[in-house]
Amino acid sequence: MLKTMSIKNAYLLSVLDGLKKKSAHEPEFLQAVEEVLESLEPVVEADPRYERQNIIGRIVEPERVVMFRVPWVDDSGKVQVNRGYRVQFNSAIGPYKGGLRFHPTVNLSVIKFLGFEQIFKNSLTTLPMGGGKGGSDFDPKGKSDGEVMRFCQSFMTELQRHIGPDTDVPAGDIGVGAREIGFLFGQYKKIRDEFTGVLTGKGLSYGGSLARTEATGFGLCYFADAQLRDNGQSFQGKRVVVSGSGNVAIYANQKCAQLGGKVVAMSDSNGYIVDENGIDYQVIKEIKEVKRARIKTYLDYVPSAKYVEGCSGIWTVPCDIALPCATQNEIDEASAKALIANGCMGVFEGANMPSTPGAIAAYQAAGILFAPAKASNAGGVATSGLEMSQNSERLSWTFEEVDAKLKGIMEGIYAACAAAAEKYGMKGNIQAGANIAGFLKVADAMLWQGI
Ligand code: NDP
Ligand code: 2IT
Repeated sequence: MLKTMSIKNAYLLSVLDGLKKKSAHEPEFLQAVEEVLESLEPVVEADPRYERQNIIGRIVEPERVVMFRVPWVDDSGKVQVNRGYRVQFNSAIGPYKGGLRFHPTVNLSVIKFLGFEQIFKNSLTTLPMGGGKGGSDFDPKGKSDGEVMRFCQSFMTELQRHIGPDTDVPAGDIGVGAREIGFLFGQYKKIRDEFTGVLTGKGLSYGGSLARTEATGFGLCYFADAQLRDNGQSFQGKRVVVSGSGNVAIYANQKCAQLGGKVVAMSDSNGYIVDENGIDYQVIKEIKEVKRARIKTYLDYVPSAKYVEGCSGIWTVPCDIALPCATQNEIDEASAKALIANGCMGVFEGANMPSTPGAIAAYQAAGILFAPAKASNAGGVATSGLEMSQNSERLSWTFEEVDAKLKGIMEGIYAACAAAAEKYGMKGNIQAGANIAGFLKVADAMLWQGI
């Protein structure tokens, strides 16, 4: 159930009410929309053009939704069928851009919430990218490389007619990493007979960017560091809990340790590990990227660590800083209160929408620092934007160049969010600032382009 709204503006309420009727069966999407619209109240009241041109009514409706059948043959010769999605949400400031998620929980509501968030996130990066998202309810876990390849080929056989380097540029997300991007790219090239930057997160031997693998986790820590410093704090000496153990979590751990923090707990969907001596990201990298094993096997490397079955208990591990890097709604109100009771002073989101509305209300009531995903995890897509630039000029930049640009972009996003919050009378509210700053650029472009 969604919490009761605090929105009072009649125009915003009418758009939201209409959407709730039309999308009643899409709870994640409605949650993401309501969170943004709440922040936009002062913006809509300050400028009548947004209502006159019905910008809000238009921005909550995807420009296009594609759903398709993905048949593939498993290793036993049986024909399997999954459902594929691509939601092309908004192209006002650039080609649709956003990841592909392969996970059994994927449905239209999940892809629409992710695509909607992506509009504002991509705008915040300052790069010319519109918002989109896609994926499938296919579960790569436990599948052979051959099965994953056949699935990816079938998925791309349909998707290829809807995407292109100037139209829509997908990338990775949960369950889509270097292996999947490679198979998807190979199939696109085969069908279209084009070698282009149609996907990002590519391997370094065929057009990928250095630092894209690390970008979301590194970017999260650059953002958190900027916010901490603005509040007279730093990562130095802090106990940090990172949920998840995938692409975002691994490199958040690495950068956090470089900045002086100690990651004491990490998780996967089965359970979590606690290591008071600090978890070495290289061990997690080996377990997850090389062996594709469960986090429980960390005990084989560090027998003194502790493993607890079930992932949600990770928020009861005392910490100064929480970096949720697994999935949506992983911190509910009770988990947020447990974090706060144990002295947590900041939550910086690596995953998309990891905090429920109740959790966010708890952070606000306690006055702890909070960085919303669409700002703090924008480093991944920002570096995808840099990969697109490199592909266009058919050159590649050094790791140091890309990393320095990423750091500059994340610090710029923090500054833009802080400035927007202050301008609209909500100084220090980075959540509202992110929604407002992200919205203004897209809305302006929509106004210029007509309906
Ligand atoms: P990965 O597939 O690499 O890793 C996902 C991690 O989260 C795994 O540890 C996984 O555990 C865990 N997880 C996934 N779903 C659930 C679930 N339903 N319940 C509990 N744990 C779960 O994905 P990423 O690291 O790429 O993505 C993590 C988050 O970051 C997502 O919210 C994604 O949208 C977001 N993100 C990713 C970006 C990127 O560049 N990759 C950019 C910006 C945001 P298990 O292995 O057991 O499934
Ligand atoms: O949620 C996200 O921003 C991503 N999964 C990355 C998208 C991208 O296009 O790099």
